[in-house]
Amino acid sequence: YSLTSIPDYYGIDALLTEEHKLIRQSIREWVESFVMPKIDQAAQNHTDLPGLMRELGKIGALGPYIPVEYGGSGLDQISYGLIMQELERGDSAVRSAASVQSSLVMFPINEFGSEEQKRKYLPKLASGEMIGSFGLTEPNHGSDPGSMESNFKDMGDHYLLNGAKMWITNSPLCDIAVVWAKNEEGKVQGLIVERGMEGFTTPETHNKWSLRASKTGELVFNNVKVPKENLLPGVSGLKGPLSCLNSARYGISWGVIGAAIDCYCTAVQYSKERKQFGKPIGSYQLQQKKLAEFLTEITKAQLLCLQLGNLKNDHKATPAQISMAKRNNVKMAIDIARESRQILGGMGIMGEFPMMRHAANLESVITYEGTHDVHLLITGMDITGINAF
Ligand code: TGC
Ligand code: FAD
Repeated sequence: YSLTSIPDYYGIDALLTEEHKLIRQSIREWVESFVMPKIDQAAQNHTDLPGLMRELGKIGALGPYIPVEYGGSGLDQISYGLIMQELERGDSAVRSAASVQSSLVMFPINEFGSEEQKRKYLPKLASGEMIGSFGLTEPNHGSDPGSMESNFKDMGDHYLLNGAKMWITNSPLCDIAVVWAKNEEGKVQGLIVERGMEGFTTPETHNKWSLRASKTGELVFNNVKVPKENLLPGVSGLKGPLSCLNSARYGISWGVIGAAIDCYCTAVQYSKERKQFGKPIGSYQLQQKKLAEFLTEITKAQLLCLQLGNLKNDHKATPAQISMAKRNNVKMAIDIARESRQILGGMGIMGEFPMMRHAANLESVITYEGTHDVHLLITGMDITGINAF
């Protein structure tokens, strides 16, 4: 499909600045040239895109809202959202790489790190020279990270870290990991663990049917000596990791619109070209109903994200508002991926078309960063004031 057919049904572009549109265009073109030609093979072969993080660094997709003095681009939250949307039109694995690096590694170092930590890590993370991962989930504690078992003890001149994290994006590739663990008082704190520290290993998780172009693995800590200067000094308690999730979930709300757009545009084009019973399948009401509903849902998701971005720019977006957008938009995208696959009939199962890949990827996206049901419970708690977890 032509890039000019990407929908803006409600003229939302009029609400964007020229800078927003330029950023979107440049990422869109990069996705066309770097991601689209290789992504099917990478996903089929379960390999990542070589050199992805450095490429993301070159196009300014890592830490776009991190201040310029630390290597970021100092952009606003709408720019961040648009970048995520364009990356995920390519593949959720590409957006995931940028999400983790930006919102889960650079964000906590920028928000809660010491001046030395910011200077040491942020510029290299922004350029993609260094790859970061984020360890919150554990084998026995996913939706309930507050019950985590990973812990560290103060040994005088260093901390001793023990425990294990599971389902960690980019763990097999990471140079550093921002790890959340409990101190001796049971308070959650963040530590920057570096590859090469004795007792730290990152085994890969094989055989995924989803996010196959992204590496996932464990972070295992067996009496790891972590220097004291690697503790994030600025936060203690679960609100540390959860505030990183606010940023990442916001980016995902935008990102999945890109996956939905890729499926929608592919389906529109196919429905006009493919003929059955002597007419294009797009001339039949049943197929038009699907397309009309896709466009309606994409447009609603775009409006939700734009206003959420405005709130975020004003530091007014609440965690519950972000949960609503993450939950709504991921479901919107996975439904469009599945339904649009049907419009292509048998062709829809092939790697030449993106639907199966997006649908499979979105099974991870609807689970990570808080499951679909967990986000519903967050909304329920916001409405009633009653915690139903
Ligand atoms: P609760 O008692 O409600 O809260 C504990 C403390 O945290 C504060 N808080 C938040 N702060 C900032 N942002 C938020 N969204 C916050 N939500 C809560 C809260 O105010 C409290 O602070 P304080 O000072 O009173 O102590 O916590 P809970 O234990 O009942 O759990 C709440 C729950 C279920 C909402 C939360 O734990 C949750 O969101 N669970 C889902 C876990 C999750 O999302 N994991 C994601 C792992 S990372 C990942 O998936 C990366 S994938 C990346 C990729 O590849 O793209
Ligand atoms: P569980 O918490 O065991 O949930 C299982 C089911 O029970 C879900 O349907 C859930 O909604 C439901 N459930 C749980 N509690 C309740 C309740 N109180 N009421 C009703 N239903 C409930 N984590 C990281 O820390 N860093 C990463 O980089 C990262 N990357 C990931 C990459 C991938 C590809 C995947 C799949 C996951 C990743 N995760 C990461 C982990 C992810 O955040 C967790 O999988 C997710 O939070 C859910 O945890 P869980 O898998 O343990 O499921």
